[in-house]
Amino acid sequence: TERYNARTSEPKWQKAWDAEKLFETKNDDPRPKYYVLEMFPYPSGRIHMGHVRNYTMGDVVARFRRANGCNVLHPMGWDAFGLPAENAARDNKVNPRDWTHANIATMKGQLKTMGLSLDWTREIATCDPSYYRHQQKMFLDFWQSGLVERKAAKVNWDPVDMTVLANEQVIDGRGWRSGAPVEQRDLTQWFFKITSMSQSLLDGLDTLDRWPEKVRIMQQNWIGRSEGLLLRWALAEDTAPAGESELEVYTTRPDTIFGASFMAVAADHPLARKAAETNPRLAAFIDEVRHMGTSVATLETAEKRGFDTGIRVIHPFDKNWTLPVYVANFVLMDYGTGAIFGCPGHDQRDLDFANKYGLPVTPVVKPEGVDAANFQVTEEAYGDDGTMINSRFLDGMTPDAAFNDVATRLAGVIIGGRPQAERKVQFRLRDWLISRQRYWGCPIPVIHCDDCGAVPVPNDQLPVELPVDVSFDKPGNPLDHHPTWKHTACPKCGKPARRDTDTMDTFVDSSWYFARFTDPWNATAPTTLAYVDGKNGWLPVSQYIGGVEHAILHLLYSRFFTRAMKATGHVNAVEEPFEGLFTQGMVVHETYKGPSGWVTPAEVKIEEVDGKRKASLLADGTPIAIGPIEKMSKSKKNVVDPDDIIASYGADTARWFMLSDSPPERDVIWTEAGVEGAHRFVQRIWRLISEAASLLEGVEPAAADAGAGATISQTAHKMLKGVGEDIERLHFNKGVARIYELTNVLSPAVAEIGTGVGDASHKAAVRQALEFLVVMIGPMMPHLAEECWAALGGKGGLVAAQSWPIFDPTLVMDNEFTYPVQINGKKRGDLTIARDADQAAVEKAALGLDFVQKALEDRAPRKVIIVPQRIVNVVA
Ligand code: ANZ
Ligand code: ZN
Repeated sequence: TERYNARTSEPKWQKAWDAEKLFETKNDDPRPKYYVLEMFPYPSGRIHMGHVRNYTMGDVVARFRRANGCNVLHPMGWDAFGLPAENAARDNKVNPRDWTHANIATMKGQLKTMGLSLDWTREIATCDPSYYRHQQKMFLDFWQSGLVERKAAKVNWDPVDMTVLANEQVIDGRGWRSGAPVEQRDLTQWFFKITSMSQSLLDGLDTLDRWPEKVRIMQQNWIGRSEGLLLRWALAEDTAPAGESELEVYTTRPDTIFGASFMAVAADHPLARKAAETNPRLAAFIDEVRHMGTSVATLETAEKRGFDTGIRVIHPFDKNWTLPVYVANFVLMDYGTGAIFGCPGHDQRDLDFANKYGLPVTPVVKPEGVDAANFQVTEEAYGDDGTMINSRFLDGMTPDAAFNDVATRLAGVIIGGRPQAERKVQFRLRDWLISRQRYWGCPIPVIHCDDCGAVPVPNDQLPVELPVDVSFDKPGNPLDHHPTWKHTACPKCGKPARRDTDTMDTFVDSSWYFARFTDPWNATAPTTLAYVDGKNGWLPVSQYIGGVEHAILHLLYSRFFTRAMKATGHVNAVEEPFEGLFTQGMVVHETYKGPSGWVTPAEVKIEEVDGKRKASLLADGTPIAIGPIEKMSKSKKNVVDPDDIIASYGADTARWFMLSDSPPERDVIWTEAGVEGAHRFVQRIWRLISEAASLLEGVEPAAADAGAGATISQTAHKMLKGVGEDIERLHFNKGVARIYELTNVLSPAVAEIGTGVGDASHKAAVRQALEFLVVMIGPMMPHLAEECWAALGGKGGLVAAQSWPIFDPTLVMDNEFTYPVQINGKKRGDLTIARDADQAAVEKAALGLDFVQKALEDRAPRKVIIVPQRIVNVVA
């Protein structure tokens, strides 16, 4: 037989699927709906192996569910706004739109060669006005519903690039691109009030039982709920700045109140500012802390530093006990009240601080089994549970009881007309700042008027479109220095007014695209209520697949957005957009380093020398060092281009290798040997099928229940059941292993038939098993499956349109059973016997076992207890 030629075969079948519109999904189709979605790509230029892995997995699910009778939605689009387009515009003088659309065209072509069963009629690009006009509408609806707020925020300002930077873009206090020292600026910005849904976002996590545990925990920590007390400390009058009388702190450990040794406030705390008015050295310290940047990471790693303000507070339970108030660099202004009481015995940061400034350290909770007198804290704070000590009336209590006791007592004390303590639930989650001083994003549809303030752009003026004629010659935001774009009339009073020149964070674009896919043709509204969710709707997405790097932001924002869409009537009832979530591992590869830096796998020749792998440069034999296996990245040059693989081996080989080598949640190591192996298997299947096709022409497939064919039928039905379950559980590599197993059984069977062995029932069984095999490889290697199906006669047209066969339950049962055999209640061995063996037969076989006879020492047993299909117990 001829070798299977992927290069001619793959485009042929892709055309055949297209011609039959097999993957175009109708919203009104009555079959049960199944929505499978992979995280849509950013059109950076070309697809990479990570995409190949992600989309292959999604495609297996889509094709499998389709074969199982579902109306499957499997769409694709482009997360098309973002900074790289602007950088390209600046560096290469291309328009961001042209750059983006060119990349989309390239990548779409690449995706098509992969043979994905996508409904391209629903394609969307977030940079198209036909998409972002609806986003602008929703922004305005959210605003009207109180879910949007404009407020001043401290931002990292890069004075050279003239833009706001995210915390992650500030490195050692400098802008990541410009290297200029970053300034803290107060800017008025737009926020989505995600914190108004903190509790709901937290509670919802409990319902997501088809999400990875680790992602739920990450979101939980990010939302960061804690239960504590707002606790007000009176200032010692003789030390208080004019007009100040108390300091309010937030604490989750009021039980440790007798271990308090100092107070600390953030540099931006009003009390710090007040104290600095009369203390220039303090003012200088505050300035220095401010310049450090506000990123949580910096604060956590930086050395703890403070400055004693000279102010003292009075302990709530002892009016003769006063404590100093410091300004400290580890206290954040935007959490709690921006002030803490420090308890060095039980908080590491407080301990570091106390040790540095010579403040007292009094442990107030001791571990079980340790003497209070002997318990000391010096270098390591004690954070665990235990018993209260050194705490007067709290001594002997658990910390929980002490918490409640302190809370109750101080709730009853009135200072300044209010209770001294109040229980408070606090979330770490911050509101979502969406303003970006960028061009290539969705314009914020707001007009600023000197008289009317911020005015929404009227519906009939949407979309606010980005101007095309922009220049990137100047630093800063091109929208802002465009000669005409921002000048407009106030929709309310008609006077000259300015457009908002900020655009939305690109995470907004990806927070609702999954909803848009359900009816991308709706020109007048973001969604169509009949299709988006509910009885005939698509949401929630049945299976979402993507990288774990989106565990927090994208997935949390989407959950918020869905709730906000519900509040504004853009979905009916759904709150959780993704019912099932799967996060796949990365594609990794060896690295290679030559004398002048990293080199690509394509430039390297690998040989075995004395049992060791040695690398050299293909071109001239220069020795190359083999480096560690790492995520494929341009910087390490360990990238394999999917185009090259598809051109030399075909898409099916790439798909098969991606699925076969490791569990999908783990990293997969891309190796040439692995790809070769996958390719050999493609050829092997093809040889098997083409050989069988002529041998079994005219044979009707049927299961055999006796004779040589019976084993074949049992294996085939077992594998059919197993592979289906594997795909349902996304255990693709296990499914692959079963397909190998079935092939190993079928190869000799077909060879035997070739030598003339086997009766009609045997042939029918082999034929059926082969058909199963072809249908089963369909989701994974769809082109090869079509070629094989056609070779076998092409019954019912394309294999992509076939139903998943139904396994026969009687054939998948194991017909043997292994009993654990106990002697006097202790397991001593096993007995494997026909499943339908009766009690007498089991007893006889058990008593005949060597180890049983030895134990009985030739005497008759007192009793033999047999629990069918469970256990045998011999009582001696
Ligand atoms: C006294 C105390 C004693 C604390 C102790 C901890 C341990 P979570 O659980 O994350 O909510 N804290 C409060 N506001 C802060 C701020 N703006 N910046 C830095 N730290 C702040 O953490 C709550 C705890 O973090 C609070 O409880 C407070 O320190 C500190 F043995 O109060 B604790
Ligand atoms: Zn006006």
